[in-house]
Amino acid sequence: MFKGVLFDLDGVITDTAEYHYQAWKKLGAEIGITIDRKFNEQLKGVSRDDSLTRMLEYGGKSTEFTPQQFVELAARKNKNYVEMIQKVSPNDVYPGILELLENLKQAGIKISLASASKNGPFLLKQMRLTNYFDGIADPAKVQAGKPAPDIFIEAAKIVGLTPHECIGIEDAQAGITAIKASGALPIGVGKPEQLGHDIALVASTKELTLEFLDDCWKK
Ligand code: B16
Ligand code: MG
Repeated sequence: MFKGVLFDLDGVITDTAEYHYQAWKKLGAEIGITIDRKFNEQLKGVSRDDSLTRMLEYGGKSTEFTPQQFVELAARKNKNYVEMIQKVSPNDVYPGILELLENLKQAGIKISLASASKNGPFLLKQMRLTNYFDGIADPAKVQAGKPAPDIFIEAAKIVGLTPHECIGIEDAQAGITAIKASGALPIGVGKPEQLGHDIALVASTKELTLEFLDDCWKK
């Protein structure tokens, strides 16, 4: 049996992925870059600064801003995003997630957060989920963001495990790559066209039961 589950947050525990998209779209509109959902797939799971770099490249504006302006743009996006997530509540937890957390706890399996988001602790608090987590990896402390494996390695380490003893759950391409590189077993929430045909996938978090996770582990 696996000993830990390393959870992504945005797009796995709740639908904040949509708020990130809206906040980037708003910033883009202010600086003359139009983004769509297809491009947004490339931002999922990617850190705030790396997302801004990708968006500026996409809009052909990589050289238009000074380092200080870059910092200001990232802060502006985060301000928009933080305003949007004030209303996040326990009602926003994706279906099946609370039951899964409860069953994992009862089974003595460690639960750790491997989110790239610096707003992760605030969101867990808003959804009243903080107490389920044995550890929350700090994305500011890891060297490289997803698709690098660092945040998943750290999330396992802070609960006393190695990634090889854990399942990682992700909704983003960058995150699945990171889980694979860490040595944990990936489970994707989403479509094979986005996440690949070579891993276990669920279309909805409802399917993320303890039994399902155990089956994936045994395969
Ligand atoms: P923040 P995850 C990621 O969270 C998001 O998917 C990504 O869109 C966002 O840019 C990143 O967190 C950083 O978030 O700006 O709040 O620090 O999917 O890894 O839980
Ligand atoms: Mg995500």
